[in-house]
Amino acid sequence: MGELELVRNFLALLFLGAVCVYLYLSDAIHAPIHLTSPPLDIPSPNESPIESEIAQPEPPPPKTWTEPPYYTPVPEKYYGTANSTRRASAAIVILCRNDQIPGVRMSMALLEQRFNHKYHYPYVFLNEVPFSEEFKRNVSVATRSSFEFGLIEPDHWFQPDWIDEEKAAKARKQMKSNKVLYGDSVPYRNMCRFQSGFFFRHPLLQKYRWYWRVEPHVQFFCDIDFDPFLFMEGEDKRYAFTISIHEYKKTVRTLWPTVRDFISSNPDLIAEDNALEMLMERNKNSVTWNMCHFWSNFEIGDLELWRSDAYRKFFEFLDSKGGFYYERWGDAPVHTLGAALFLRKDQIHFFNEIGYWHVPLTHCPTGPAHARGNCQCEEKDNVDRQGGSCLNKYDELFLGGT
Ligand SMILES: Nc1nc2c(ncn2[C@@H]2O[C@H](COP(=O)(O)OP(=O)(O)OP(=O)(O)O)[C@@H](O)[C@H]2O)c(=O)[nH]1
Ligand SMILES: [Mg+2]
Repeated sequence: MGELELVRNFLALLFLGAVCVYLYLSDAIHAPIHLTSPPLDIPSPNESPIESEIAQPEPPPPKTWTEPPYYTPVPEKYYGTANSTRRASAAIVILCRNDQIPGVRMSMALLEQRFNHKYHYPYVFLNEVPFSEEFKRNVSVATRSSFEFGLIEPDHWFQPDWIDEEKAAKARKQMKSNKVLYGDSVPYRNMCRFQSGFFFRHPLLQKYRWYWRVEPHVQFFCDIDFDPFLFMEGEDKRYAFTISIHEYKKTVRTLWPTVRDFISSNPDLIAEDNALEMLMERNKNSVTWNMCHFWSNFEIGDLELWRSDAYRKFFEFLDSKGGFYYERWGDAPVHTLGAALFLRKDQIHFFNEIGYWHVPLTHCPTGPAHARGNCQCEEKDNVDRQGGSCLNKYDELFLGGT
């Protein structure tokens, strides 16, 4: 190595050393400054920051769908958990009367046989009068799971005093003469209002996150060897149905205009990428509701959806209009509209795997799910693709590209 080269190398090393010292010092100097003296524009804990000044994270773009999510069967990881200790915070909820023992026994027998004898989810029975000893005795021998009997508080059940009874009675008479199912029944209206706005507030349900609504006199046709609650939790689903059909127009004449009013006064509460399109009928100059709704006699859902401020505000708005009594608004359309407004469309799930019957309609699983579930139903009885069903409208939500 020549003398000149030695000098050049020495200078290069000197330069590198200087850079390292500079980097080290700048780190050492700057770090404590950040720790001890925050920039002036960070608000102190007592000041509430102005919302527009806080950088909001960009919401993720809506997922692109090429097919409805239920085309993908329930993943294997949700099968076979019965022997493990993994359970969701969930209950099977049955609202019923004391005189419905045979129907309750029938529903429970099938649910136990097909699902719950392996999973032991607890039951919660609800009633506006105390359950009789006979009722309790009968259902207690129908399951080895735990169960509780709950009394509904009168304010959550009976027709409120502020309802104009004369107007309500006139509506009932009119519906009776129009042969509307349960058109003249006050208890049925109490039930619809309770299921719409109050069941999730019952003290016995406060300890749970998830519920499976079961009615007396329904059937389950297939083995359910997966845990639907864990599936919902794990896959970010919040409301699930097996049958969706059209509502009787005569029971909900002003429901859609009322919902439209709610939407225009509360645009900020409506979910991005929601499922409203499934419920809409686009005419030349207007958009109306096509009467589609999820049939709420079967529901598996997230109680937090109904407990949310948005849904409570929605229910209170509807309730204030008196339509549960001046018309006969059902809990099925109310839940459907609530789920469609406040959830992302893919958080609403269709359980193809769960074979189900409530008079007079059947959902019988299609495809490989039928054999896998050892289903005792025939695909020809399946309502999914028949005229009254809205499943095609649900599918369309996911076939448009987003
Ligand atoms: N405690 C109580 N439960 C009721 C009353 N009326 C209905 N229910 C329950 O509310 C749910 C819905 O009532 P259903 O009579 O099944 O109404 P529906 O499903 O629209 O009609 P059908 O089943 O076709 O009669 C069921 O779980 C009933 O057991 C009532 O007056 N008191
Ligand atoms: Mg029923």
